[in-house]
Amino acid sequence: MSALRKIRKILIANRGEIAVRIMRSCSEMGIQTVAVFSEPDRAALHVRMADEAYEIGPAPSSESYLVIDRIIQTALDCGADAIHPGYGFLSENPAFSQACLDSGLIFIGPDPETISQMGDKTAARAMMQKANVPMAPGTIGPVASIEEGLEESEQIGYPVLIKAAAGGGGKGMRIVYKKDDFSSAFESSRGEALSAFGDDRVFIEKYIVEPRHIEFQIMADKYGNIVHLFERECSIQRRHQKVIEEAPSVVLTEDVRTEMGEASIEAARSCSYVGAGTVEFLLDADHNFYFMEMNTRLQVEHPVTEWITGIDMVAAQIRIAEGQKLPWSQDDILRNGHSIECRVYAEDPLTDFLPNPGKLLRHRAPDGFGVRVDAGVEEGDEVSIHYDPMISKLSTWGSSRTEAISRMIRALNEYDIAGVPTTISFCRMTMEHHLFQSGNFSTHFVNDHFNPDEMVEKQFSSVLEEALSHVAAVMFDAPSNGQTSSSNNGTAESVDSSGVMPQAFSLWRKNRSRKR
Ligand code: MV4
Repeated sequence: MSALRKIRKILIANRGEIAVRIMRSCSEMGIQTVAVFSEPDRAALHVRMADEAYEIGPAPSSESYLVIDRIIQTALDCGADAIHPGYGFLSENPAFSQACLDSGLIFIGPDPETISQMGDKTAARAMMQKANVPMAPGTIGPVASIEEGLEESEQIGYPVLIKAAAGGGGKGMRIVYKKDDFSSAFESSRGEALSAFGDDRVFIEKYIVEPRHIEFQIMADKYGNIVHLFERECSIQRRHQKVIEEAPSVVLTEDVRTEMGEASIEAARSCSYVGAGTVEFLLDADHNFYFMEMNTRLQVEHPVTEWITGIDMVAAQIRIAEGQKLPWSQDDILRNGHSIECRVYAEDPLTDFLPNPGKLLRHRAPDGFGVRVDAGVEEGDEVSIHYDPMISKLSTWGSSRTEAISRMIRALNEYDIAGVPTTISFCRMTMEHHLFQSGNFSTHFVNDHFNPDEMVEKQFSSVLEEALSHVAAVMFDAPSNGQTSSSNNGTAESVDSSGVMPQAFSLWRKNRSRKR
């Protein structure tokens, strides 16, 4: 058993909001923080916030945030004890976890073996079968030929889903409704898997129709103690990108919740899990649940779990990595109220969510009771074209789901961003949708119920609002860092001093939500 090893300095091998999130916990714990950054990130928020910061390469992440040797060397040179990988980048790369081990650094996450096993979806299925975790009927190992695949699919019963062993995120996935379509789907799935992952192994599962995506948060220490922190409902996605998450899920009965929680703990036990992890399930209309995959990292949507449990998950990760025992047993983990998270991206819902990075001319985030904003950028910053276009995560807490939704609508209305198009109007439309409010939705929600034309019609004011906000930003307010575009020099003074326009604008803002 590993002994206790105090962590005094952590290098955060990430950028944006998650790097900031990690540094906040470090600061509260008296731990020194080290940022790494690419050339264009030189003045980024995560760099400004860190105690020390080091450049690790040019813009492309393949030459900076993904370069294992350079990050490890930086950590060794500055005397860091540990590395936190955040999410994305190197967070689920077994070679990175191994490189930390090899150089005597603490990797804040699981062992390389665990990451490898869960990264290979067929290996994961084999382990879950052994641990009696429910799975969709299907093959355990990869399927080598069309003949074998046809035979298996007949056994499973159509529709079936062909999935890449090295996959996740839907790459290489093909639904097959009847046997005549199998061979071409099999070939194209294998081709896509090979080009995406350099690994053409695929396996077959029964296709679960209109499932809900429900995932359980688990925490495990180095001594075999494992608890779950309840579930998150993540069914509101588009193209395998989560947009809105909440906790708890409206559909779980207490019995199913208990069963899924226990299955998640067994899933974690089967791969000797250490740290924070997520066990993803599909839930069908009859409340049957099926293991989908396990994520071996801190997830984007962890704030909703923090809201309902009161647990600082990053602090917990750090304590676990130091070798401390979990301070709770399962009965100590209580749920309180309801939380929702909206991801705010610099993407335009009206042009099929085209990423639209640029300068944040205005960023006025909502606040007040029950509102949290995790942003990786501030007003005047650039939403970089080189990385994920997420601006922030807006999360709310309410004593009930209804309260969390009203608070989210209020917060979305308060949120004032100019300079880039955002997904705020899309989030508002979802919050106001009767199916979302009733809790009756599946992973098909965005596909089936989001229509940009309808949004323009019904939510016209939100489109207008963003346009006006942009105009207002340019006319009335110089961004707080003092940078102004040349065209508004001189204008801001005269309009502001008259006072008429800003007041009219704020009145319009206040009233606009009543028109809907
Ligand atoms: C499934 C499924 C239905 N049946 N597996 C999507 C990404 C990858 N992680 C697995 N995915 C799915 N696996 C079976 N047996 C439907 C999906 C799926 C999905 C799952 C969760 C959230 C959104 C989704 C959107 C499309 C398909």
